[in-house]
Amino acid sequence: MTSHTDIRARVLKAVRDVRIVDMHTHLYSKGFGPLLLRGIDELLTYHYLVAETVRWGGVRADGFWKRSKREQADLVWQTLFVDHSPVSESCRGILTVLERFGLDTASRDLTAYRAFFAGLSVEEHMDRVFELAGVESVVMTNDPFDDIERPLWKDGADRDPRFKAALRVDAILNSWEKTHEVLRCWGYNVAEYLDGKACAEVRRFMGEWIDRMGALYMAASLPPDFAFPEESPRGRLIADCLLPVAEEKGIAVALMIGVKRQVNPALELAGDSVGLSDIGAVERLCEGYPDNKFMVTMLARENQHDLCVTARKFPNLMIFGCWWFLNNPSMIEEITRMRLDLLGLSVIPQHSDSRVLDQLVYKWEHSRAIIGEVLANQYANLAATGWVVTDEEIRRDVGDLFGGNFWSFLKK
Ligand code: FIX
Ligand code: ZN
Repeated sequence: MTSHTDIRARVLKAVRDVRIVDMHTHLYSKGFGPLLLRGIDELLTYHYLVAETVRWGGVRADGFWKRSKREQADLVWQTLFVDHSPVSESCRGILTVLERFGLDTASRDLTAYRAFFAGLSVEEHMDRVFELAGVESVVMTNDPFDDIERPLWKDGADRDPRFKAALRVDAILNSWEKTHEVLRCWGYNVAEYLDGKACAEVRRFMGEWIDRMGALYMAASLPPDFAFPEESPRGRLIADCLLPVAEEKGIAVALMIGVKRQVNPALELAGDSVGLSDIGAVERLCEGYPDNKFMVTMLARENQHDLCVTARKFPNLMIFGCWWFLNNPSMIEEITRMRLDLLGLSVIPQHSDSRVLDQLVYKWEHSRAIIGEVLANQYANLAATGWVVTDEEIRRDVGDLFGGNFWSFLKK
């Protein structure tokens, strides 16, 4: 009979070995030039660390942003790694990356780390990161309203096949009062008032960009007061543009709900926060649009149970990831355990949300460790009943969690 220790070791091995599909990142293929962030200075100036640095009060937010990238990185290093011990998840992540690249974290030698990363070509850097992280492919966040990104697509930028596309539609759903003017300048016959003709033009825009990018899904982040249905431009745009286009193209819609943008604007990208959302909006979407596929993550810890229960009710709802402030060991453990208890293996337990290439290494190493333990515990509970699983079955299940469920949901 298989002992609990055996099953744990077998599950952890399968989780360590699995090649991951990272279904939401802010990483870019090599052909995307300045959008691809990599190396130690980018790691140190990740917005998660900026917030932690400014908290200590050595510099005000506006003073932080006035510095050069290198000076910002120096300040983060001094504040979070030298003046205090780097115990937060974002700080620890940097040490995991350095260690995995074979650098000596005990030396605390930022100059040596910089020299190491400066010596890596983009190609070599990418290959090493994908290898170290055990990642097979990543999905980018592709925004046609981004002035750097748009021309790259129009010129047919070279794309590394490991990088898949997702059409981001925040600009349309969340700032229609400004965005309609931009669309108008681009030749779409729209006005702020969304009549039938304007909606048809928005659908045309979305369809063209899905085709241009080969987008796997359309995505938007939404505030805590997100409501649906709603008598508002966003409500109309979702019902009459986003959902019909997604259905026609056979692609999913990813909704990331619960971000309260810019509670402290001085912190810029680091200034967003969290709020409790109404799960009713997700219920009404899933119920009212059974021919649409929804991938949903929510930012508030307090929404996680609602979301699991709702996923039990709707096969067209796939829940994903421990997003942003939830992407740390304590939260991942709690949320993954709850999801497996309530939904079994029909979830996408994690995405990395990496913004810097090297983050793939630590985000996945840390997540694998926690998810692996939670999963091993579930199998140990089965083993205690006498249930026997083969290694092949474990690998099948782990493969589903870390990529298979994503692909099958998209194909549904
Ligand atoms: O909206 C999003 O995709 C968020 O993930 C980001 O905007 C956020 O800044 C982030 O990096 C979270 O991890
Ligand atoms: Zn994101």
